[in-house]
Amino acid sequence: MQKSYLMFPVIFLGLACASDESHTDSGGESQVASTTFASAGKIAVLDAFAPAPATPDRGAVYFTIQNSDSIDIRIVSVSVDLAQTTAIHTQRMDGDMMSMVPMEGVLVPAGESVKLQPGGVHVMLMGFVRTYGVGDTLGVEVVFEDGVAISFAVGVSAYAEAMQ
Ligand SMILES: [Cu+2]
Repeated sequence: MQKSYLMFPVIFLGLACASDESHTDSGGESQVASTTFASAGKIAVLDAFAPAPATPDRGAVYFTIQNSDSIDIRIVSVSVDLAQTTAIHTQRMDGDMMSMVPMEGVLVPAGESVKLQPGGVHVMLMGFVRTYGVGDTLGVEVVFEDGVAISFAVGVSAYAEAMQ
């Protein structure tokens, strides 16, 4: 697919300016209609996906948080029912080396969306309650600084497919 040719510049641009990322500009052809997974007030979780783990004890979950409110919000933690531990990471290129960097939280500015995606910010799952794969469902809870939590379920998809 020629889509994957376009992915890399987009991903790294997203890293450099995560908060600019999500203007719903209609220009991008890769913009597909969003699916809402859950919402609370003016906060919505869109387009969640979870690739089947490529290693025995590491996985990831991705989603977009849309903040239609007039105040900034911050994700402080994310828990996943089949993960023993989770962390919010971002990825950075140091020369040729890709490294993962823990984040304290994820700011979602008023009126904007932040997209967690392969190559950028992600929820890392470390250690599993049980192994899971395609066909399983993960229960995810996103907790915000003000104490609001949004829960949703996401079906596990094939690794290669999810990472496109
Ligand atoms: Cu990570």
